[in-house]
Amino acid sequence: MKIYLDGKFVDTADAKISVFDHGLLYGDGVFEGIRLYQGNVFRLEEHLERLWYSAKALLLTIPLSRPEMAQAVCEACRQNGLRDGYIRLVVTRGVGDLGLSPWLCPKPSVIIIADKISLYPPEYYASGLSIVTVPTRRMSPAALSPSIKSLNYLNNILAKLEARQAGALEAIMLNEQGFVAECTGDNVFIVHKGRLFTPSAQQGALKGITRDTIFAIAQSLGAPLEEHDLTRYDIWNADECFLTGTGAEVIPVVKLDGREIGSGRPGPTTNRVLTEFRKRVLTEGTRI
Ligand code: PXG
Repeated sequence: MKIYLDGKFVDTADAKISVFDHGLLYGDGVFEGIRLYQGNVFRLEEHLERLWYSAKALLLTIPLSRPEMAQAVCEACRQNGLRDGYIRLVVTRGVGDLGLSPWLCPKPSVIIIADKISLYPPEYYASGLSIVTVPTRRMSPAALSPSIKSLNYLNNILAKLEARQAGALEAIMLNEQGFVAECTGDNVFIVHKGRLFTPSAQQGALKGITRDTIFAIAQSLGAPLEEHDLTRYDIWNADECFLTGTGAEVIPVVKLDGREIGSGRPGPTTNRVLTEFRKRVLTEGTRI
């Protein structure tokens, strides 16, 4: 495999960064996870925009222009002969000394890994996930904005561990007020009486690129969709529930906290949205 590292393509064995990189020492950096479908990078511009927004929030200057980064992403796919895959784009603060001070790190590092993707097994798309609400709350925006896709994912990792200990593959995370925020790496939607609802960024949801695509799909299907405060009760009593994310795409949830949702099977709206999503990823996107 060829990895993009600071302007060069290097073999996996040589794709190494310093132990003094603040991405490692402090989680000081940003990232994106992007998908490649049949030679098209899905929503590349949106991912780059979010990367730049995350970096700006950290006063981190990305050492490439956006067109240069787009080029590098496509080149990483080509170098590895990929048609379908997963692209991990990482910008770290770079090498500094053993102090927090980001201004003592002169050169941010850029890493692009383009690899095959490992997905949820297909049976979960057919039968749906059973998930749980976990005790770890979503980070307060007053502490660290959940809109920043930073290298510090401990909040999500703690929740993921709690889900696993409860035998579930994903976790519903609540914010400090007890409203549903999102899952550890996915956004959450419910369907209730023909309407779709999803938590707002104010409640702790990342503004997911897949989530955004669902807004466009709902509009094209004529299904009303709005951002709304949601509690666990709302999910328990929804007709349908599904999660969205770059890795998961659109995956049905049929049980939360031992309560069966709707019929206990993936619902018709979820299936329509998933079908439409899989259509769009093949036609929208940047040709590598
Ligand atoms: N919430 C969080 C906290 C995320 O990290 C999403 C929602 C969904 O956003 P997108 O833009 O993907 O629709 C994410 C995305 C990984 C991985 O390797 C994680 C994400 C995306 C891709 C890969 O675990 N998180």
